[in-house]
Amino acid sequence: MPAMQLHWDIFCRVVDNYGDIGVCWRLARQLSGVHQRRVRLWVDDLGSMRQLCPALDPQAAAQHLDGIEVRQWTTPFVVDRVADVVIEAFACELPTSYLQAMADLPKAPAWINLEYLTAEAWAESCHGVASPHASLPLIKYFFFPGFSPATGGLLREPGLPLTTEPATGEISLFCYDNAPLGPWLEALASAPEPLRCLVSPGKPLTAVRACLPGDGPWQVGAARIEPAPFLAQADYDALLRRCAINIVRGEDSFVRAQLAGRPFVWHIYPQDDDAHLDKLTAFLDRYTVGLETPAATAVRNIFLAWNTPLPPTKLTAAWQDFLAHLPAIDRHAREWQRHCMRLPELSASLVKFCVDAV
Ligand code: TRH
Repeated sequence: MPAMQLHWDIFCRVVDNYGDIGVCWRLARQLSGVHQRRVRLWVDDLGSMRQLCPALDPQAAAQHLDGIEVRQWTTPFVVDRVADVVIEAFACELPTSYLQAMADLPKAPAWINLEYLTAEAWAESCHGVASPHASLPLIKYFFFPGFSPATGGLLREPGLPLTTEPATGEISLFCYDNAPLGPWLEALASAPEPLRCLVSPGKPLTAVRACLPGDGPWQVGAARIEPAPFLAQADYDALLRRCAINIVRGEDSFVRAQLAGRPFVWHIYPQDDDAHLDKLTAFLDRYTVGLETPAATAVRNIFLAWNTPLPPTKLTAAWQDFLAHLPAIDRHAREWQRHCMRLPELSASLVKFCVDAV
């Protein structure tokens, strides 16, 4: 029985947006709260982290939050100690001094590159692959989250409830600023019943403001469009669980919408060469299994309408079709939630993988 790998260092660079730190913060809390690991989270931009973790002091070089030691990642980087497991989140590149210190140890730590989530099949064959360092006696392992047992699975806190409650008449909106909001807001205006759309600050609100006059709130037909605050991560998760439909983006809110067991639309993070469209299609291919054809087509069409340049009328029609099939899509969202709950849990997969890796 190998000794427990007690000390974990997670390195996170905030490239843009909140997904990188959102995932790292969640992972750190799982490792500490569920697996009793001692975690240090090194972050280069505490200001961004503070958005989803309001208790954080963005000026502090070191602080303890929820059992995690949050450290400012500064350059040059002075190494005080090397952990048993080192997580390089999203290929953020470890400080050279830290890498050298890892190599100087008699027994190298487990070194993991935590990758972005994709439903594409190649992630399964790349999951767990070893990559020896070019000049140092170190091996890095690629670790992929994913939607099948052949991947690391999804980050999931214990005790997440299965959705049984009816949703509220609300839609949450967390998208990028290139979202096709003009035609979508028009489609919302013709909603048959009153509804409330909660718009997150930043890019979503910028996109709404480009279509509607003033600063809001706005009433368009039966829809009330309201600017909402940026919530602490747990509160945002709760919002997703109560809304009838969630518009989500990136990686972490996309996963949370699925764990919330509610219908959702994914505004995917755009990549060069339209690589994101393969990612989108791969997800749709998995997600729509078991959904009857007309509802599956409605889901596919609304996802594509949000992520490809289409004539406005197509988006309006796709939204109306999505709403027309909402009861079936809602049932399916709960089935999919159960499926997600059965997938490997990422922090547990990681703990096991690291023991086997060294
Ligand atoms: O912010 P994002 O667009 O992050 C993206 C993606 O991760 C993308 O894959 C990556 O390449 C790019 O960043 C650099 O979307 P995401 O992943 O949903 O992250 C948002 C985080 O913010 C998530 O953890 C949920 C959290 N959040 C809150 O805590 N409160 C809120 O009110 C909102 C709207 C979000």
